[in-house]
Amino acid sequence: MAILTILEFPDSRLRKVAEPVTEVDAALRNLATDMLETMYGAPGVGLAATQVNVHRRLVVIDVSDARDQPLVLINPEIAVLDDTPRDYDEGCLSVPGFYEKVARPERIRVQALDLDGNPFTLEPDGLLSICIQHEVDHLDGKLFVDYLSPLKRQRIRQKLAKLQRATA
Ligand code: GNR
Ligand code: NI
Repeated sequence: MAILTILEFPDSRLRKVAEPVTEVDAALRNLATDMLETMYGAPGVGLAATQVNVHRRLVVIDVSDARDQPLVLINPEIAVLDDTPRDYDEGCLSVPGFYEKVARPERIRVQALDLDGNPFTLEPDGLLSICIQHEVDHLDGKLFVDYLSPLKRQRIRQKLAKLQRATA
């Protein structure tokens, strides 16, 4: 097991579009294990492979209070069931320390493969729904700050640059 380095905004590697996983093999299972350890250690409720500079369509999530319900989604596909937007205060391990309201549909259906390569379907709501959409955005090179005004995004970029200089 290993803790992986998480890329931070505005790193251009966060903008890459991840490729579909073609084989659910031991290497992918090891990566998922390392991503879970990295997510729990951060701590965060989700992590996309893009954030650890692996450009494959893999995400890990755990929204449980006890942190004992890991969920792995390979090649996740989202269908919106009801596009009524709902505001949620979002944060991101790649934009550490900043939380802003983002409007997303809450009712979605998600199809993905599990770590055995078997397909499954979820109809999540609440934080799990928001988190899955946030993670699939990462796989498409998108960040929650993209939904904010250019002014807010610029302010976050400047404050993060300052923090990154202080810790460099
Ligand atoms: O830890 C995280 N918390 C969170 C809170 C609200 C909406 C989305 C998230 S995901 C985030 C972890 C992360 O950056 N995943 O990509
Ligand atoms: Ni994120």
